Amino acid sequence: MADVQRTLVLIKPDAVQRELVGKVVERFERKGLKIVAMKLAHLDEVTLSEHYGHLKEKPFFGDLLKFMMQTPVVAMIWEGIGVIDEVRKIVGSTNPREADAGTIRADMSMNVPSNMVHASDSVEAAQVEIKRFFRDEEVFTYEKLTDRFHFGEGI
Ligand code: DAT
Ligand code: MG
Repeated sequence: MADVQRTLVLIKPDAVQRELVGKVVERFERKGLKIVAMKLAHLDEVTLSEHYGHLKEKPFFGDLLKFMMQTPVVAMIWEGIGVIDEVRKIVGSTNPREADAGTIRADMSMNVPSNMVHASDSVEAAQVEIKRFFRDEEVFTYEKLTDRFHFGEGI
């Protein structure tokens, strides 16, 4: 089969507060990606310090952690062919005012860190992040009637 991958997505507190959870999920569903895990999680400082470890020297690091702890986030795993890059395309670039029109960040947000969504940015990051947020038994493998359109030969 083609290059089927899994990626970790978090719907951040700004989107939860602004009642946009459904809109975000809809974008990925409409694309033809498969949801294989989903839950609410109230993140703590230890998890976030790991998750955003690449930013720990930045002046905004403390504010970023506070922001991410304001409400629970919606943690999800999406599956599909080349899904890591596909999801990053749908999410758009980090600064919502520089993101391409049509992306989630461009269409529904204006600022960092309130840019609605986190998505893994590489195969290695996806593996680590999936393990960080989900136990094996929380992740599902199942067939959908639409799999032949999205995972097969496309006919
Ligand atoms: P991305 O979320 O696009 O992968 P990143 O990993 O560089 O971007 O940064 C993680 C998050 O940190 C980002 O979604 C929002 C926040 N952030 C990044 N740069 C920022 C800045 N200059 N000021 C405030 N928050 C920032
Ligand atoms: Mg990142």
